[in-house]
Amino acid sequence: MSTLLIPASFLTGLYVILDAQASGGRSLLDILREAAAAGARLFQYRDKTSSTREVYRQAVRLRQAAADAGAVFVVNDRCDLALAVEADGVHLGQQDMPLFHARSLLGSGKIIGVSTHRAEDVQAATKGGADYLGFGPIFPTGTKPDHEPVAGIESLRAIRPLTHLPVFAIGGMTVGTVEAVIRAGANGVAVVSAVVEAPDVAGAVRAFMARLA
Ligand code: 3NM
Repeated sequence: MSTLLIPASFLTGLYVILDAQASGGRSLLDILREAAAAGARLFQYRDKTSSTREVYRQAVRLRQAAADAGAVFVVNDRCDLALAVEADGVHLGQQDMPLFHARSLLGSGKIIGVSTHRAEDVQAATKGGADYLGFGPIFPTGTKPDHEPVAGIESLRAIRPLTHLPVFAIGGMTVGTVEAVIRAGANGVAVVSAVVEAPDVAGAVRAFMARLA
């Protein structure tokens, strides 16, 4: 059981994933600042390919910018990086460090999110003391080439009663699909391309937030 330092109200709504490989060379720092100015309050930094030193440097900058904006900042995969930059938490995939061990490293005040793809993942992460879940991919996505089979909206509906945790629908999410996933029980949507690749980041964030309100 965690006793979060971050108010639970942050773990809902729009979750912007700043994916270094999806940004097409655009500055993640600029994207974070624009998105935060438009109202986004929850960010994850994801970089699957850069060197540890590069990822560390970027994380320091993003962490600071998120703090300046009053936003929550979570690091993907790596507890060491989350601790090093004093992130608000870490997001774990099914192939990352086990949840119990991440919790013992990070302590009860940090956010730990877990990617889930099926009912068993949802049950295990809930029992294991996660703070929120990603569930997907709801729709096909080009952002994660090695993604699990598409789960679909009906799977989201089916896992909803299995957890009391906030659930973010992820995978191919657009402004147009927000309503359907919220109706199926999601507490929010986690997006990469719909924000990071948007020609107008602030406009995309506002459009999502209007649908999520
Ligand atoms: N995780 P986009 S799908 C990072 O199913 C990630 O766990 C997924 O990117 C999962 O919003 C995904 O561009 C990619 O579709 C989401």
